[in-house]
Amino acid sequence: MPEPITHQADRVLALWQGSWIAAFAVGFLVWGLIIWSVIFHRKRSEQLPPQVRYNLPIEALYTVLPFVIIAVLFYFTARDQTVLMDTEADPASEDVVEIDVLAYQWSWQFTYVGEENVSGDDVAIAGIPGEDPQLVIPNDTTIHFNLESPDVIHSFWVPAFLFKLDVIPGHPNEFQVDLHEDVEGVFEGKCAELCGVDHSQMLFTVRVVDPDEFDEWISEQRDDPESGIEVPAAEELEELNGGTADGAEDTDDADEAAAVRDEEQDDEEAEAATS
Ligand SMILES: [Cu+2]
Repeated sequence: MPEPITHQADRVLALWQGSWIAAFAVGFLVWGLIIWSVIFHRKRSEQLPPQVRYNLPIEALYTVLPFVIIAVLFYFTARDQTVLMDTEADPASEDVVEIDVLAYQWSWQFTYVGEENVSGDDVAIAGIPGEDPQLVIPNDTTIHFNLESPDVIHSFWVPAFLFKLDVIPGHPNEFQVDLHEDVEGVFEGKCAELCGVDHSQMLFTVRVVDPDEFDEWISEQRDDPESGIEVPAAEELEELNGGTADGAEDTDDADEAAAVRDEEQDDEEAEAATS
């Protein structure tokens, strides 16, 4: 597991480790009982050992125990999920950095909501396949992410968050993270949902800086009239992707349709000839 860089990630790690400890405890108990019965209850004679079917207490135990295990796992999962999906901090507040994440085939755009530059656009960073965008965020701060996709389902994943969330067209998702105060550096991010030909190119990086450095960076961006970049137009992306976008598919479809038409015509001709 990567080193967690958010308070939410600490919780995920604790849940993960706790689940393994519980699983090993159950595992050791079961393995122990198996080994014990193998060693100490070997076949002693030709006589059938005592049969225990319809033993109500034991059968009740077999039924109840798995439910107890599931209930415990469910309780901790539900408890942590509630906290992880909690978006209580007001995104519009001064202390929260609100970022619109737009996932598209096959890169990302990050828009800093409310950080208007001199041209009147919100500061944004967009990538193209092969040219990964870099998201800059301050440590010791709450970050609110709004996830949207114009095309297919993607998944926003920063491994160091120990968390990923689907980006679904027509269904905006959101989540918040609270970054540790001592964390700094560049972390990788990726799309975690197979989303087409260049899915593997759908990478980005996250640079975590201290809040002062972030303020400096964002004010530089606000002074830059070009910092409000939009997602490259569809044709542009298609060109960058070497014509693998919609256009190419259309030709395939057209060829297929023509082939079907030819076949139908042949059948008709054959029919006409036999009658
Ligand atoms: Cu994707």
